[in-house]
Amino acid sequence: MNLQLDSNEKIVSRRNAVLAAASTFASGLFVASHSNSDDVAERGLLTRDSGNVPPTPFEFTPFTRPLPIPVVKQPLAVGNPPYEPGNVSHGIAPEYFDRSVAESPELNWFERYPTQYYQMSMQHALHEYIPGVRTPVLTYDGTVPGPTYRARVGQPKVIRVTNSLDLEGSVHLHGGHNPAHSDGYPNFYVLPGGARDYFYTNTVPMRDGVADFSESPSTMWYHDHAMDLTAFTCWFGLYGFYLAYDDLELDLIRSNVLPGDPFDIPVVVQDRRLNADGTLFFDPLDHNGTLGDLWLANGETQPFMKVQRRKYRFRFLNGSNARFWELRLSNGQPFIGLGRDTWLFPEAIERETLLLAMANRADVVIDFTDAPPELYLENILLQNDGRGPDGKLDDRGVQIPGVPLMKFIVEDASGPPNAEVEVGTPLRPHHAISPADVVVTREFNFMRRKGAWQINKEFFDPALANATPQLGTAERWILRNGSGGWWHPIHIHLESHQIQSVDGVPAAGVDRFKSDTVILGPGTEAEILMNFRTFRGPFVFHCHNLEHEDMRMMFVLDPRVEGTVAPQPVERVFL
Ligand SMILES: [Cu+2]
Repeated sequence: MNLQLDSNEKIVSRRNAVLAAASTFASGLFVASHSNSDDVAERGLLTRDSGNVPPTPFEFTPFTRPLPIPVVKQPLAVGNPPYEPGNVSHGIAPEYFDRSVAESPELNWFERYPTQYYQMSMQHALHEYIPGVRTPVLTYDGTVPGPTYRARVGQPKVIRVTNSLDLEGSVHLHGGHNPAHSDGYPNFYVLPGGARDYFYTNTVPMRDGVADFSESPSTMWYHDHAMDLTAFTCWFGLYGFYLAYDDLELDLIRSNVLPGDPFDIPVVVQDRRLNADGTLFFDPLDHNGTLGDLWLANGETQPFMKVQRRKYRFRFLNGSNARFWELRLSNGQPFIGLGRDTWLFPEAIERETLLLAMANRADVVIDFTDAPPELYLENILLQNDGRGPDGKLDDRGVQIPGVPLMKFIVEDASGPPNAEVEVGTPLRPHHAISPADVVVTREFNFMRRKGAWQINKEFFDPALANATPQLGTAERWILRNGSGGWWHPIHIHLESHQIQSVDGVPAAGVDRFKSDTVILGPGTEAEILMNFRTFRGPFVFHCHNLEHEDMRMMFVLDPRVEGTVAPQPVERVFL
């Protein structure tokens, strides 16, 4: 254990690890290739904000390949058999054996909904970001994105993750409320050649002794969270969707209020950049944030999607390392907002644009009923480096076209009856956290120091619990961005947070409800409220610019039965 290393040594070790991992791609294990497909120079649609880095040198015709939909992962077995660890080196969460901590007694979920068992592999693969260019990637189950999990709230899953890569992994279910053992703590590893069993209870926290369905999850995603390597492993492909449905949401779908299959579509938007040999560009010495010049939807560069004249549900996820997106439809039509991050809104809300910091989700409906035959999902944010957005395309007072990310081709085919959701449709009740319930206020200052990224003048240390709230209480956290010009989206594991104010202005619009990743713009101070429930730590909170996270802008959140105000050592009950 590297408890004695000083911060500079830690950072050097991260660099070495990333470089060693990257070298496996250059070792001849994979050779990227580019077939002589007909290159067409229609790439003027893309921005080329490449700074000092050469742009992706391949030409292609956008909107000629369909949007891929990740496969839905199927369980290997369903039931409540005794746990069989086999050769799983890191076993399973203690909560698997004592489920009372996560189950409302009157629901008896674990009897009604037997556990689903899965196996998923971390493995090498080749992926075509550009037609004919085979690019080595890291994957879950061989695809980018990985498979989509669908969960029923109340029905647990055990996912055995095996690792055939030559670097450590740690799977984080982003936006989930799950045991610490299964939360992707940065050094709770799936070791190379080993395996780890992730236990997802898929429950909701308790409120006054009963299950609080205002906390039911909808749109989550999983991704690698290994210490110092997250920017590299996510950039190379280790992520996928995890969608959950409770009775309320299933009723909305069954009663045709919300679109269900096949009109409920997860879409991860990302940027990537390729080298001349077809490999992914990645500079492990870039601490500021990796940007790309290819616009991806579900791993495909600028795809199209054929849609019917009806409503579709899209779960947009910003899966980029460092790029912010603000999405809009090219015909000026607004979205019907259903939710943000993991959770549904109390009612459907009209949204002109969707601002997505890294890891944010926007759960929306697009109504194509009266749409033109062709329209685009486009990005209007300018961004030239990892610092953050540099403005919007139409900031000059002139409406100019956004940069198209995806094309919709509207067909007249008839399908099932249209979904009834419209602005104002009731969705999920919301229980606000009262400031009167707060027992502790903590302050965290996010800053650039010593050539890297810190919180309260400290680098991440996995052995130090920086915040140890008492389970069953509420806290106020003040998140302050002191670094000149830099944007930091702050993600807090385990619990939703409620944004009270930003720079003293009370939260408005979609900020009024639940988030798991709050945007700290330059010089910004956010006040958020959180409950701490169900699971003891350790968890983490961090900047979701992945290069900032790896360069140690991360702290340990360790809820305990007995909370403390001062930092404490991490209780390593299990790894
Ligand atoms: Cu940051």
